Amino acid sequence: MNEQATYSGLRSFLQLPAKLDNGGTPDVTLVGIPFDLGTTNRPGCRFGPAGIRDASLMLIDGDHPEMRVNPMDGLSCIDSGDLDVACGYLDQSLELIEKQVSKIDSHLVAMGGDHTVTLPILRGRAERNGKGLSLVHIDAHVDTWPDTFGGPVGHGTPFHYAAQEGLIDPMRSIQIGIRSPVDNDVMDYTRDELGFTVITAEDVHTGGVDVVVEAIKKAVGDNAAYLTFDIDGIDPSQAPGTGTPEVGGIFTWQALAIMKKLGSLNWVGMDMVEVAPAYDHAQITSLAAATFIWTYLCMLAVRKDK
Ligand SMILES: [Mn+2]
Repeated sequence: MNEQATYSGLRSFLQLPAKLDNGGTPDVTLVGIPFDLGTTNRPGCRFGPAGIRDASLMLIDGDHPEMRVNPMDGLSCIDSGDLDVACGYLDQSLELIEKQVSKIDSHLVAMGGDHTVTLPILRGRAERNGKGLSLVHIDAHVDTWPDTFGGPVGHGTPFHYAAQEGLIDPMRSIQIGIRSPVDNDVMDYTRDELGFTVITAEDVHTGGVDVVVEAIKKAVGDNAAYLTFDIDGIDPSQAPGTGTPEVGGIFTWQALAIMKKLGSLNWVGMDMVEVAPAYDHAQITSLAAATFIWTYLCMLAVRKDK
């Protein structure tokens, strides 16, 4: 039992410490990345880490009801705070993020920040995690707009660059929840040229959770897998606090049901991006994001248990 009330105290994720008491290397390091210079529509997800940390306090005092673990029992976890960014400077911020994540010597879970941040994360972690990762990508958007179609690096382009740089292997990657307006040539490029498996939000609703889980396992196999979770993959009725909402999305229960069946994948990291608390209502978006991270950590805790 916590002596401190769950809703009080310093706002780290799950009230985790910034360092382990014994000074050792934790199993998992959480960081915030307060960066939203890559947004194309409504900004504000620089406040995502703060919103997620605040909402995470709901999840402190219990185990996952089915996995029967909680992250703090199964793993040594820290929340080491926010990374430095170069406020107002996009390119320099990406370089700073890459440099800082490259120095973290444990499994990394990042709280964004807009989706641009996944690119420097993948770059900075390539030495540790390898290249050619399987991306498990929950999002309303494909985020593979190539530079040749106009525009600089931003939150719509990270997986174009990640694919070009060999950081991910699109042939062994999968996108879930896709539904935004998108140029036909970008959609063709994503699916036919790069080779992503693309599951629309409607596919999730009509096909059901188990069909999606099988598709993810088939695409990824035993390759090292990275989960990048854009909160706008969730329907705006359940996650309104984001910069580029798209109607017709997947529901929080579906995302949770899918995630908890993916414990057997060879996970090497996760990020949770695009939470913009200023557009949220009653903290539901931040709570959803915190719960997805908590569920991911529970999966890791189960794996360590075995
Ligand atoms: Mn998105």
